Amino acid sequence: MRVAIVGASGAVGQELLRILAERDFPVDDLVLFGSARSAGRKYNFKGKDYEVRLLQHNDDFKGVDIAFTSAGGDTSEVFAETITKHGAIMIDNSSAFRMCDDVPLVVPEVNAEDALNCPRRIIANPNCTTIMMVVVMKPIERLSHIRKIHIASYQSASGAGAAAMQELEQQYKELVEEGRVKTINKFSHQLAYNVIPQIDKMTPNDYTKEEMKMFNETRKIMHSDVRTSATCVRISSLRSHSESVWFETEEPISVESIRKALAAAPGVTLVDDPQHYVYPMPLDSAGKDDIYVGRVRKDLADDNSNTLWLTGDQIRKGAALNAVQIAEYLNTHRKD
Ligand code: 11C
Repeated sequence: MRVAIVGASGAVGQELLRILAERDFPVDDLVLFGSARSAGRKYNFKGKDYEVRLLQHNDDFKGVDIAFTSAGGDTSEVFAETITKHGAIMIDNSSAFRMCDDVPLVVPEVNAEDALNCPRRIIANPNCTTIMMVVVMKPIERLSHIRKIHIASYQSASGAGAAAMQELEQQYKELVEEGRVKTINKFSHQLAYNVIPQIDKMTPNDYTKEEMKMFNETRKIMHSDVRTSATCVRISSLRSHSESVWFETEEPISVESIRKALAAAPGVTLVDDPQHYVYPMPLDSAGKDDIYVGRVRKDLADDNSNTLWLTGDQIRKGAALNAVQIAEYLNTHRKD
């Protein structure tokens, strides 16, 4: 297969290179693309160096089978036609096409078969916070229909990209060396020693775009009328997002049945022995593939509700790994 990565120098682009190699994805040829800033850089893939080309409106995508795009929504929108016109399938990590009716939005553990119906040759990779939650909600949905989800997220700097991770490290350095933070570019406020209750832009209903993604994308992926109400918060961990999730089902379900369903679910690892201080934390899930779940318990305020805690690597399952899993599914299931 001829594989392209657009946004090869970014946090997700770099993770894509690692995951394609780790999973031995059948890459016969690799083409890397980036902005003027990253064009010319070289990255190694399986022992061979590849130079980043400048992304342009030309025929560079001729012969490409799969193009992973992770360079922001504007780039995806502007270059979608250039990327797909010669037959490449674009697996897009941005939010540009997620809610388009003719673009499937796919989490392989939940709705893999949707990927086969992509008339525009574009498949959207959901928002990381949504991916993690639906991987965990799907096995519970099989026990009883989930009507409502309330969620508070604890999202790492990594969600805002490689430069944001560097900024958080820089802020701590400045605090130690100079007693105050001077560098605030990627975040709207100081993140070191702080939490910021806003991720992405505010919308007119006073929820952020990130929170509305959780509402809308969850319904599309799960083919469900579920209503998700979220407060998304940036915390000063470096990598791996966490979520506290309360969910109401049509029928009351026991904690034991939830634990059993999660223990058997693909892409989920149950780590749940709170009496012995055992529960998942972002430091443990960073760099791992699964979504880790613990603190499963009955909601004290509602008999039809339960609650749990989850954490997962936002750059891996929340972005690059999910995209590669979609490509793997296409590779084994798509006819043309
Ligand atoms: C964050 N979830 O943590 C965001 C990053 O829609 O793909 C991913 C944004 C998106 O900042």
